[in-house]
Amino acid sequence: MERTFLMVKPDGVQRQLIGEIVSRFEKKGFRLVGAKLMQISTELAEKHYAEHKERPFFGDLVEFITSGPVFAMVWEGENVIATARQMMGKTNPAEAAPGTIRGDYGMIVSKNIIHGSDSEESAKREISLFFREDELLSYSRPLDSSIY
Ligand code: DGI
Repeated sequence: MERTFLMVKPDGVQRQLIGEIVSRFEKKGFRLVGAKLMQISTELAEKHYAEHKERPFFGDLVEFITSGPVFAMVWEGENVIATARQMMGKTNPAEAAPGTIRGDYGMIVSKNIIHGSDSEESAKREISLFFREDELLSYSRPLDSSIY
């Protein structure tokens, strides 16, 4: 089953949106296989956002993501990588559709509430950056037979 890495960013944690965000993915039918509240080190932030190293906003991005607790998660389900990106909405909340997380709760691009892997390759990379293998659980739920 496909897995993705999702993270409620410091602004989302401060705004008490963890429960709301977890609830959306649960109700969709995805399965939570790992989660933790954590403070990201500068070293981890720089690795996580390595693809943006040359961008002018890189310093602000690292400072922001390390500024307070984040809620890191791994979710599992069919097509979860692309579907989670759709549920998050466009990067800039001003352009994100209503009904998406960023469209409903975000205002500006630098405080866009949630991160989600954008490909199979980045999901693998990000999951292994944030979680040890023994922190991820495999289990089934009776309702899975009503979803699939
Ligand atoms: O995968 P996304 O989070 O949707 O977007 P991304 O990988 O292009 O960018 C990563 C994060 O960097 C994004 O969630 C918010 C921040 N960012 C992107 N573009 C800008 C930006 N931050 C600032 N300040 N200015 C930008 O133009």
